[in-house]
Amino acid sequence: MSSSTIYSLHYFNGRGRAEAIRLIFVQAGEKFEDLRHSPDEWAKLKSQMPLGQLPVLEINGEKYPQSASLARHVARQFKLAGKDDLESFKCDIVVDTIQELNEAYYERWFHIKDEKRRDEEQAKFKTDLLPKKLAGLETLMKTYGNGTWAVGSHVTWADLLVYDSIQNILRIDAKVLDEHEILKKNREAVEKLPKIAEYLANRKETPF
Ligand SMILES: N[C@@H](CCC(=O)N[C@@H](CS)C(=O)NCC(=O)O)C(=O)O
Repeated sequence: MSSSTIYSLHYFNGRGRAEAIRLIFVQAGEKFEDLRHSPDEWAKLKSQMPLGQLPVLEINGEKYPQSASLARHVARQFKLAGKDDLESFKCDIVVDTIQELNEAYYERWFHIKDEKRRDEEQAKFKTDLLPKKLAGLETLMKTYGNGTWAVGSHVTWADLLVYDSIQNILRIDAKVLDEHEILKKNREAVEKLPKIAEYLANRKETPF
């Protein structure tokens, strides 16, 4: 897409499934309209969205859904998807792995209504799923990355997506990265990227 492409990102006032997309725009230094709809606005807008859900990215007025596809698309447009097809493939593998953790987190923290079952599932998440997924992620990063970046020797959208996902996990357990040197180093490297550092310094805290 040309530099005259107009991007508007529709989401709610939270990080949720939109933040990784925002981080990609920020790191790329590309402009986008960051639309954060209130519940009242959403009630009116829902029927106008392709799948009745957010995030939706409007590209030159055309609306596109599905957060991971959106993140992948903008990452490719802005050259943040690895230096070649193989690196792009490795980014997808890292992203799919962290997405499994994200979906499990959303389910257990936002969707299970029964309190007893929710508590049990959250406890199992912390003791079983989380350590397995973090270990898996480190294995991938060790194989595909350079000890700092997840894939290759430069920042990619995989780093940004992992960064945002780990933010949720740190709210559950602030010490979760103590045993995960690679993930910790990767997180610190993302936070030091000048454009990301500036964005994070000015970002308003939201509960999710
Ligand atoms: N697979 C979709 C899921 C989108 C989704 O679940 N969106 C939620 C917010 S995180 C939503 O729009 N909820 C409001 C609604 O369904 O009315 C994606 O990743 O974009």
